[in-house]
Amino acid sequence: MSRSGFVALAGRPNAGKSTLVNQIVGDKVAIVSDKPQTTRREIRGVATGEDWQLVLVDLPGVQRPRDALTERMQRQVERALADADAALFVLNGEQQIGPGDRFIAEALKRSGVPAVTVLNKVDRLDRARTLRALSDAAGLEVQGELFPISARSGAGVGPVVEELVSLVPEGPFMYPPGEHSDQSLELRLAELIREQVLLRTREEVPHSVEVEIDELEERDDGLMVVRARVWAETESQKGILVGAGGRMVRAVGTAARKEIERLLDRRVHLDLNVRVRKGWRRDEGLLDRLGIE
Ligand SMILES: Nc1nc2c(ncn2[C@@H]2O[C@H](COP(=O)(O)OP(=O)(O)OP(=O)(O)O)[C@@H](O)[C@H]2O)c(=O)[nH]1
Ligand SMILES: [Mg+2]
Repeated sequence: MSRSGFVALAGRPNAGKSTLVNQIVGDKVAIVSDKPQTTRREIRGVATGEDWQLVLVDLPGVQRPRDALTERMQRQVERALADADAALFVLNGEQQIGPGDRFIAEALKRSGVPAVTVLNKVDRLDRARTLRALSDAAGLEVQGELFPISARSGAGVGPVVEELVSLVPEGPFMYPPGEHSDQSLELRLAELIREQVLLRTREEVPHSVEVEIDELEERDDGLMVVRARVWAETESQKGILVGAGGRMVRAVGTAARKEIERLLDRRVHLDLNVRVRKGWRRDEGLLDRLGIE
């Protein structure tokens, strides 16, 4: 009999949840950046072994609610925990434990869901700091085992997967073994474009950008034409995103096109259109349309 189940990831923004999902799945299903709140919607990454399957539910990082977008992201985490067979709590080893971690620890204890805690980014810590951080993590008193790992290099991740497999129930696979993600093609492409924006912008700009695919057109000669809208909140952000003489939008477009070509394994023409929509982060209608529940 195989074992299979849903594992909800929880952790502060930037802890490395999406990096860990990609590492366990062995494919890039979630975008990653050094900016907090990179992940905005729930993404499922599917990892399948010989007799087990883990459906990893990657979630936005938890912090104090500030606006409609953040509030929606927070509710998503609580819902995902309620639906999960197990939880994977990711701590950022480079940072002290803070209110966000304690908030999650309490939510985990309340939920009663079996949990595994990982102290991530230990590749950045010396032995003494790792031991101190592990002892602080144990102090959160979350149920279940605690492992030091590096999601980036994969060090220590094997035992975490084994432990998670032991926590999910016996049952059949939920996805075909070759499937790695539940996202629509449009969403994956929009995310690859947003990732390139995140890598190139700073301060409030990364948080103010959303990407929407307008059109996917498959030409007879095999070329895929992708038209996308890049939403900013203000004219000045639009100015930054377009860049002097269009330099920024061209750089984003070139890099994103390469990523999309790799994903689709074909030639791509990418057309980016930067637009302003004031206060889209508070616009519940647009959040619905973008699939941010
Ligand atoms: N050195 C090191 N960096 C890591 C590791 N894991 C993740 N990172 C980096 O940490 C940053 C955040 O990683 P993400 O995977 O996007 O973090 P996240 O928890 O999904 O963040 P949100 O989606 O914003 O909640 C990126 O720059 C990663 O490259 C690790 O094990 N070691
Ligand atoms: Mg993420």
